[in-house]
Amino acid sequence: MSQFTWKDLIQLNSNDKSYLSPLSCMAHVDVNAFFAQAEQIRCGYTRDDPVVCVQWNSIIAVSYAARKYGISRLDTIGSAMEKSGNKLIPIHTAVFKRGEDYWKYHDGCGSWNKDKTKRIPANLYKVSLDPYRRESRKIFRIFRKYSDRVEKASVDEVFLDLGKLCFERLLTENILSEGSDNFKGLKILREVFQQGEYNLESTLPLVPEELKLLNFVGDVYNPENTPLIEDWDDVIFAIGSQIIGEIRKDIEDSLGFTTSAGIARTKYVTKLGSNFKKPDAQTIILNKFVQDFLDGESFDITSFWTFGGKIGNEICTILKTPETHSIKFIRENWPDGPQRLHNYLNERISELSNSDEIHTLDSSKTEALSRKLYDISRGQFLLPLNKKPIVKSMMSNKNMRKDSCCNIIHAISWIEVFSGELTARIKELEQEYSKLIVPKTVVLLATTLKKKVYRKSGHFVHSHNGITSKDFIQVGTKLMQDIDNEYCGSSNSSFYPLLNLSMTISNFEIFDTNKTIVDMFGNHARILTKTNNSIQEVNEDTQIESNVLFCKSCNLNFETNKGFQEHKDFHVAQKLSDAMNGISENSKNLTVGERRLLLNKKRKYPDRISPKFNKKSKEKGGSTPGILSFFKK
Ligand code: DCP
Ligand code: CA
Repeated sequence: MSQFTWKDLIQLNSNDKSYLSPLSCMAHVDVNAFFAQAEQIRCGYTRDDPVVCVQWNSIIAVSYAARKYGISRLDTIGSAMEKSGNKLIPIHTAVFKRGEDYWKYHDGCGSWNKDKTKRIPANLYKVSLDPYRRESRKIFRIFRKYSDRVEKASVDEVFLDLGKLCFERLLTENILSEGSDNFKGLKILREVFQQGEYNLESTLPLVPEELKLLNFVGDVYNPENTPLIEDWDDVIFAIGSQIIGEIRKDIEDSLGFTTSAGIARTKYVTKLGSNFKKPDAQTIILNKFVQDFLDGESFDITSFWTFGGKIGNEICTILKTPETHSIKFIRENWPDGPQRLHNYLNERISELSNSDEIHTLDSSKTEALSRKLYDISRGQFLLPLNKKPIVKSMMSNKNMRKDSCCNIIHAISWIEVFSGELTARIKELEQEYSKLIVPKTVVLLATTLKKKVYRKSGHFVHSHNGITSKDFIQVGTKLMQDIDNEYCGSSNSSFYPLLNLSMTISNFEIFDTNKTIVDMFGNHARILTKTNNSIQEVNEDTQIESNVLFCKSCNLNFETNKGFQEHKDFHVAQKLSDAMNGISENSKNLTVGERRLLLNKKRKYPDRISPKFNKKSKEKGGSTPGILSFFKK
């Protein structure tokens, strides 16, 4: 008799409950040596070429061909080149250059070159991971072609809940070789299902002989060499392995990437499974072998992804687990439900309350933890797919080195980089959701060498068809000017060089692309007109009067919001130009207050911003007409 009921089978077809069925089937798929493979494919190398992906001096991904030289992420590129007898093929990530809002590859260049002209100095460039995100999206789209029950777990990993797909195949599709679907057992099962002649609580029939011959795609973990298909969970797993095999083949055929997969009843075990054989493999862990798998393959409680850090070590200390086989230890010591484990955790936590070994765990967490440990040690901790996370903010940032950011010109050049990066990421998100996305808040953080953090935030005002990099540059520049004006006075000569600069956007407004852009932004312009608010943030000389777009300092009216915005951009640029090149009596863009403040020679402020700064920037060849002309475009 089968140990499963009709209810278990039917539950597989439920979007939100399939993971709870004893017949549930999940998968985890992970791209092998992802960044290295992406570079290998982009540059036309083969899988046997020992490609490594490099960021400055570090290796961030090692192809399997390169792993043969004993190279890992811990090696610097210098030591790895030596280890391999210079056989490695290092490829540096794409980079933004300070002052440019787009990334580029500089193939052949990197720190491993003896020729200094072929290096990529980290003080002038910022790494872009955009190419990998693009590949990641393409891969993800292939998964979505097969199923919407897929969770993107990281840039190169997904979980799939295969319940529905397996259910459909079992009950409606041609799963056996030509003609054999006519075999009696499967046919009867399908008829019973189609006629609805089943009782949910009654057990399923025995697995018919023809289904015992189903092929698994990949390697079934089977230490004892037992027959594979005995009950319906094995049948479902065989179908699941075929589906994952097809998807992985599709990814490889269309994009070139190899992947590794794990197929099992729970997410935790699938993840151990995908890591079990790499590259280009899939491992199936049948329910009947799950404990053998956990015990026999030297996994420990810390092997599970949520127990990898401090918390895992604290659990081992609290439970006094042996050095190895901690999973088996937990299972065997607490055999009859999580209650005793819960009590023991509480006792030990109070015993250890004065020790400095326990930081993360306290008695408020032990109930949930005892259930989780009890189930995990049996390979039966059930988790659904996570919902798609809502992106709440995005940050672009640069850790500065040496002379990366010694003055406001450098800072603004980095803001151009951040703006390019953030714009691309907003566009990605827009494509993903088929919506227009406009961030309303921009925050600039500047960290000095003494780790003091300076922050300015502003509202984002848009006036045209979605976001451009220029919009970000404009707001970011204004915020940087404010920070510079406020904090880089003579009293704070240690403001530059900066240690870090970052720009974060948040508070996203989402517009439906079904509406016309004129509808959307026209409305928005009217709202601004009414409330007369955030535009003033950009330039206090400009204001909106009774539905009129008016620049006070120039005494000019504008008919369109676009024209008005461009005019304001020009003022900002002029201010910036003044700030960089030094202001003079001829500077047109000063308010009365600023003129009084900045042109009074007795004050220190103009001295700092004007002659000294000007001299420095000229020495370095940095001048601002470029920026001004950028805004004049
Ligand atoms: N990554 C990184 N720095 C890290 C870890 C990862 O930049 N410390 C990037 C590069 C990896 C990618 O994330 O290619 C995916 O990380 P994985 O941990 O999945 O590692 P790989 O895909 O490189 O290798 P594997 O085949 O072992 O999964
Ligand atoms: Ca990977």
